Amino acid sequence: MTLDEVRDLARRVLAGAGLSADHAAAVAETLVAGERDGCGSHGVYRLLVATRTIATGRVSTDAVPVVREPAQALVRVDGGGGFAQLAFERGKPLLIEKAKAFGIAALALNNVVHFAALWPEVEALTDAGLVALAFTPSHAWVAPAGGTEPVFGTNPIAFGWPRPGRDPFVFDFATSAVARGEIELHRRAGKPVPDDWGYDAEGRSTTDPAEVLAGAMRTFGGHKGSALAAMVELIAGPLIGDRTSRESIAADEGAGASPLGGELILAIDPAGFLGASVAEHLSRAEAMFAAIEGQGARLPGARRYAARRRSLAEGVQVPAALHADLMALTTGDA
Ligand code: NDP
Ligand code: PYC
Repeated sequence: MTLDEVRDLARRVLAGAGLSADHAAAVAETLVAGERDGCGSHGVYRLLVATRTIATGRVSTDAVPVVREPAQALVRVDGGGGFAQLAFERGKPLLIEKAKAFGIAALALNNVVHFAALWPEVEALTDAGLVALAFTPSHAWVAPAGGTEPVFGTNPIAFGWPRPGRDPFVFDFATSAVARGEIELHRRAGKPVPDDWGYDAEGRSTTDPAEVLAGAMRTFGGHKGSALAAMVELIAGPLIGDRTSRESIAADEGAGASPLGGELILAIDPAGFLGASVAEHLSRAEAMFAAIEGQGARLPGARRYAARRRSLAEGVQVPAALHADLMALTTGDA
């Protein structure tokens, strides 16, 4: 499919499911970007997740995000229970303006449904020349290191560093061993998962994706991922007056909707500390990137940017079974 065809399909599916035009356009862009960048678990596959969430009635399909300024360097957007993408779009200009004015600024998205990757948010800020960090809890699916019962969400952390004239340095990963979407894709494909991704409902290691989905996922890197997952809960939950992953899944009451809660996004202007010497110090960062790539290691983001270039030139390949499921959504046969 060309990316325009993917966009058209995404918008039709979302509009058909009842999403307002503003929300459908914002959500579709995120999913097109995921498909374009070769992120299988957060590309058009997520249309199945978004429409399932809409069908539960637990996302507002026409919420109008409200932007506030609680303090000089702070922006808060109340998403009104809608998807996070439009809330971010509405808060982004003020976040950038404040980061440039004060050197650092923070945006809290409250009361939003987040079911997508975080790197689009971070890249929107590196495009403006800013360093960026983003965090969001999800549903309690992940056990802390040393336990087997879910407490944390899959709690991604994304970081972006602007590189003038080059693709930004961006990483974005779950603090669980893997994103839940990846386990769902294994289940759809009938493939086993590695035995260190999660536990069954009795707390035993398992390679059956359905058992992990019904049991508990594991954090990455043992106690280190566990501590980072807890940090995400705290700074994108209580710190901004929003839900923890335990509270999100409790409020879901088994409906199976995507998580409803908050997201914290930090933006830092390199010129804040560096003034006129920004270029000099950014070039020292380039020396570090060269030392990584110079030994054959790759930078996070490199696979995505390569996929992006390929997709822009050649389009994308959507698996036939997924395409059939998505077409069924446009015709109401799902
Ligand atoms: P991965 O474990 O695949 O890690 C992805 C990150 O690591 C990317 O930045 C990737 O770069 C980089 N990376 C992977 N392999 C290498 C390597 N060999 N060398 C250098 N860098 C590497 O991702 P996850 O499964 O943890 O998460 C996938 C997505 O799921 C994320 O985008 C995340 O935001 C999303 N997610 C969203 C949630 C939400 O609540 N909204 C919850 C959990 C996850 P590259 O992309 O170039 O491969
Ligand atoms: O894949 O873990 C995940 C996920 C949760 C919310 C959005 N993506």
